[in-house]
Amino acid sequence: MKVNLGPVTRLEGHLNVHTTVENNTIIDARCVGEMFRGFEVFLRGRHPLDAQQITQRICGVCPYAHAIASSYAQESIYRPNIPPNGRILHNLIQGANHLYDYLLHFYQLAALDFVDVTAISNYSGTDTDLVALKGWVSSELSSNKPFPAAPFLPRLSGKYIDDTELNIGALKNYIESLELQKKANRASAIFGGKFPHATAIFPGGCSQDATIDHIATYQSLIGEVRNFIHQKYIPDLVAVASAFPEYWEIGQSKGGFMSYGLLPFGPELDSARLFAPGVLENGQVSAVDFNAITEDVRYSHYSSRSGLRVRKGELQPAPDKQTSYSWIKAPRYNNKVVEVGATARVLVDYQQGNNSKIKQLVDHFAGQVGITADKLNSVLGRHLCRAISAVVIADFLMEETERINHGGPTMAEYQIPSSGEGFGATEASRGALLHYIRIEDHKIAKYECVVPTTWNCSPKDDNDRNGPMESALIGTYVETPQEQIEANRIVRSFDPCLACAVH
Ligand code: NFE
Repeated sequence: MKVNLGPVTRLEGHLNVHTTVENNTIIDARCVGEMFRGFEVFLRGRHPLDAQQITQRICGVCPYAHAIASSYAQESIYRPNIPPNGRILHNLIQGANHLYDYLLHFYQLAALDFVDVTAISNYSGTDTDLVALKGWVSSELSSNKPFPAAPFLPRLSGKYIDDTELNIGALKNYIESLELQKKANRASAIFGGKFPHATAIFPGGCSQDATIDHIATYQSLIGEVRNFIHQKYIPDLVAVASAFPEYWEIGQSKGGFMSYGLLPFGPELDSARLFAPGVLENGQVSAVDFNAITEDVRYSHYSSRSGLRVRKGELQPAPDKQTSYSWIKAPRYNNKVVEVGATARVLVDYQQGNNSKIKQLVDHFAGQVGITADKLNSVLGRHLCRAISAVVIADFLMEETERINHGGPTMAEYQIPSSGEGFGATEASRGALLHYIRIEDHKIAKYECVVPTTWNCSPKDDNDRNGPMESALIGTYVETPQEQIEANRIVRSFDPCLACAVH
């Protein structure tokens, strides 16, 4: 039986998943990116300093990661002498964006896969937000709308949390988290200029000043977000994990993991990072080599050559191609499938023993829920690794503000050469993000982005190997094949962003 899960809701962009189910088991899954965008095409011929501005428009969720990757790529050509403040402000903007993104993903996108919203009908308290939510859900349910109370309802069939108090508590935090997301975004905008698309991020630093009042406001906002992470997000996540322990075993991708590392400790491009970079395969971590990345297009709607390295990338749309099923390309590392994202970020660092806090948190939570680190390759593992990332990043951001030289320079001065090429890599919330720029005659001659969701939602490659999410779906038992709540939970655990994936 063939079932299309699309449009898959509570994620960013247009994703379909074509599944084939036999005996209640998914035997084939195809991730389908349903649109073409073409940023790499219209960047050509532009001024190089347009790149960190234009590439932010790839996405309204992770814009700063694109600005940062673009800035790193350009810095590798311009070689500016960056003042320490410049890199710190980059970090403060990007880090706050991660915090916003994790709260958004857990509460608004993923938690509704587990939390029973209908529990609100039993609410008898006086909290104004919950009273309003109860009224809205009941009026929607008594309406004639085809999808009442969307995106809360209708629900896919399956088991949800059955503890009324837990459900109502999570719904309260769902609402409260919106305020905290706003605070994280305000914190980014103090130095970035605005949210979502920062005007102040440049190669070589940030055009905003690092004044005492900016820093104090930032600290106060991130402090509140940090408290929410510890007091609400972590307990809610642990509650979900305790109610659904089977999801430590569901949704394993069948390949390696890759992280580019996140948040450098110093202004130099090769500075050590809070999360260390690396490629993890069979328990071994090796250094990332950008020349080992290729993109296959056999099953993508492009007639350009398949298997090209990033700096040779081509983009020739072919909507009528017969063999293809997605607008997403299929990136591979050394011709192998790798998952990127929070699990990759945490496991790659953990395996190297880089950041003692990451090790401590992994061991602590693994002990608390009774798993080993290899179970982080799962639905719950991805959620837990996002929460671990949130704790580590929030602490780092508070420390980073103490390292600012108040009123000191935040931007380097530099000349842009007429030609050159460079890579810039960082971790967006959803994982490894690579930008490549080639400048000729003072203009962008080539621009390539290899984006987290392009890796995770990739279609099959030239060797017929499924992408990470496809591989995580295949073999999954589904109680109700027409609806597949299990598959939906797997998909959302990757936090796909299709706008980014097809860029
Ligand atoms: Ni549009 Fe993005 C992140 C990037 S995902 S959200 O995180 O880069 O592919």
